[in-house]
Amino acid sequence: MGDIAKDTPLQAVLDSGVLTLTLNRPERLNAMSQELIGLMIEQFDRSLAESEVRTVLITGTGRGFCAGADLAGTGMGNTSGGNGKPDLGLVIERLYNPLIRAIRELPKPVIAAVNGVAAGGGANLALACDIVLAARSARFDQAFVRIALMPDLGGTWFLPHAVGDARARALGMLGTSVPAEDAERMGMIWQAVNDQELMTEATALARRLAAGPTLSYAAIKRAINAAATNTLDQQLDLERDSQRALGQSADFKEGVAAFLAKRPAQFTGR
Ligand code: T3D
Repeated sequence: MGDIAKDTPLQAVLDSGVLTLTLNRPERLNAMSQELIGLMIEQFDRSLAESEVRTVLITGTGRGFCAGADLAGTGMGNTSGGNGKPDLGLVIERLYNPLIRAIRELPKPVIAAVNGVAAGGGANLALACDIVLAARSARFDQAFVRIALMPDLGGTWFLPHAVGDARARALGMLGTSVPAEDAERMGMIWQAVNDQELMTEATALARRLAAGPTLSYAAIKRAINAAATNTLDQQLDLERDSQRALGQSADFKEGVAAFLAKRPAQFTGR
């Protein structure tokens, strides 16, 4: 599949190994319609299949990153539960959960460049990514409770792991808006950067990862994902097995050769 045209809810551009996905519904702060989520899943399928994609970068157009589910259009409002009431679980099962799983399981780095408010599912979409950069003016809102819902898209898992139990409970129940710098301080995200530098920094980071040892990143991601439920013994075994596989990669051979020759390594992701 090629790049997506500019007037769709999701722009996709592949350049220098970086697939940049730009949420493109600025009039609704990039709230997620079902079409938008479907397009994102297609791009994650593509990222899995194509070796040319070595890093994915997600950002948004306009003043928002993503305001979560589209409360007005083709989002949750149109989902009938068959009893005259909405069945929110259906769209979660069909779209949101596959999207979050695709991000977490992709054996390549996924970066979020949070350009503005990230609310509800938009906040948790960002937290699902491996590395989150945010503009200083951005904020993270667990807005769900304001409409009598609970955090989803993995929020009840990401938050306690990132910021601890006490903060996760308070953020979920109070729906407090967390400015980017506070999010960095509490370990919710990697870094808050100056607004005008966000895309330069995020693109540089994405290109660095795209030129790096992709199999190492995949192994790190898999091991850290597994650490949430593994015992130390299981984790030590996983590290042994993953390191064994990495030791047979072309990039390991190149990394050691480059170190000994005192030159920069040229990794190919193999
Ligand atoms: O089945 C399922 O779908 C379950 C899944 C649930 C996942 C979820 O994400 S639930 C949570 C949904 N999101 C929210 O509750 C957040 C709603 N938005 C807001 O609270 C505020 O917009 C913000 C705090 C994000 C930003 O506030 P502000 O004052 O900067 O902007 P605004 O004026 O509220 O929004 C600008 C426009 O975007 C406005 O449209 P208008 O009046 O200019 O025509 C607003 O209606 C629209 N907009 C913002 N968020 C959404 C939205 N339209 C549709 N859906 C939205 N989520």
